[in-house]
Amino acid sequence: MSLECDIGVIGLAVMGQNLILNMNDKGFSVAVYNRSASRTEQFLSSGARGRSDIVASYSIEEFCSLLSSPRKIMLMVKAGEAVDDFIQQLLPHLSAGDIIIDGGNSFYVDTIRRTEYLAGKEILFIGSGISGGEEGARHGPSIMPGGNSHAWDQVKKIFSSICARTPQGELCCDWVGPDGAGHYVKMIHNGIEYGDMQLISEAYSLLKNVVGLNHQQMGEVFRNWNSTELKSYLIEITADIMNYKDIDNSPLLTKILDVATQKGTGKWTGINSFELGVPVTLISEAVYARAVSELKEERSVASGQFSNPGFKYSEEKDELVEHIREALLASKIISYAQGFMLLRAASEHYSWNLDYGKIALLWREGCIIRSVFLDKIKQAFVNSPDLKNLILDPYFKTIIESTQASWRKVVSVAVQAGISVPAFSTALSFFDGYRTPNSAANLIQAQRDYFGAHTYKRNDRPGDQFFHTNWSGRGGEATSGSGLV
Ligand code: 2AM
Repeated sequence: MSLECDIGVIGLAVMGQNLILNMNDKGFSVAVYNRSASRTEQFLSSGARGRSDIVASYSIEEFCSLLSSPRKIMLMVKAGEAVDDFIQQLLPHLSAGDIIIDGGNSFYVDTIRRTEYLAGKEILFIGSGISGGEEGARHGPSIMPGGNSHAWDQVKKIFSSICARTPQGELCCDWVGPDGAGHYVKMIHNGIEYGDMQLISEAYSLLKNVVGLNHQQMGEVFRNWNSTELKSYLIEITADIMNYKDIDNSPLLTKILDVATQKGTGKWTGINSFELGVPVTLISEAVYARAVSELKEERSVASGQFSNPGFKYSEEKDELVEHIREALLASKIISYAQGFMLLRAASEHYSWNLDYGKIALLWREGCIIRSVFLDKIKQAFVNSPDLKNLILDPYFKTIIESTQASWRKVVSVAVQAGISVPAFSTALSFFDGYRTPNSAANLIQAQRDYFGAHTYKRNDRPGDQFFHTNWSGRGGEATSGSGLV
């Protein structure tokens, strides 16, 4: 068969199928392949039915022969081994300059490795984050490509045709940076998504348990919040969820088991924050909160062992609803500020030269964290590309200043009522830590020097001088070369 298709897609699960249909709607011919032929048959007889320029193939060799040069091959398969397996299967059938795009949720370290490996074989590799779930894939996802920059010109036209757009027509797809940058940015997106979801669920817990609203009332509250600075996809679907009735007309939400599972991208963000030494506390708490939720049986046992504080909120309930909204907004600002701190650290660590305003724009539409809030983040970095921290931008600073009292009130009410709000409270704690010029870390340094001779610096001496004190009179003058603590 002669070379003809504009692009090929391997992997016909839900994301793959929807992306193919999206590409085809935009006029691109697509060769398709799946490990198990039954899925290919199913696609041909359902979604792809009647679309003559979606061309099925049943071997990798046949698949590669269907593609125009340079070949553009998108892998939409399970992250991990399947990606490496397909790369090995493809290699014998490819020519120098062909392009492999991994559109799955791969770990960015794997993407760094694959980009380098394939460059050695003159194959261009793109690791692309794609967000938006099934609907996004079908009608316009947020696309975060990174990898071998020589490949970008070749795939730009296709990617720009299928991606989401802002109301102003800006594309939610742009080149992110070298090697693993695209998948890294997708990982941070997912981490922020964990944080947003946890924050909303904490607000739900307070509205339900302290304010005492029913699900219909909470639906109304979330709908109202969706016309404020909090306007976002996740708030919108939360309002829908509150109002969704089971067959017996009760809210379906009340029947869903309170055990939140995870696939790992939030965890990767948390681990990476430790590795790079960046305090991404809110996303990490969101991951831990899911871990606590998984302790369902232990929680049930413990609930019978300890008393509740028996707290009753005595002030105006409507005002508390607004305080909760403000606390959610302030905490969300902290979460994004931490996410962008991590992006900055990674950009420096890996020499990716990330453009933070552009990244905010990529997330503006198409993906799960899409929101009007991201416009403000983009603007903050456009106004000041070297902005050290989002909370120092005038727009966000003003919000934090004006919501601070509500935020403190909500966290203290939650503490008094015995309601777990790890994301709200870590956000506030981080904020207080970040705005503290003289912290208590001097004591930690003194303790480290006391028991391990780890040395310390003094605030009344030059910063390059280290001191050791024989605190107890029993230690020697020698200092530790390898601080273990
Ligand atoms: P399948 O339909 O043959 O299972 C999402 O799981 C997609 O990744 C599916 O297209 C699936 O193919 C594919 N996939 C998962 N694991 C794979 C593997 N180890 N090798 C090849 N394809 C795999």
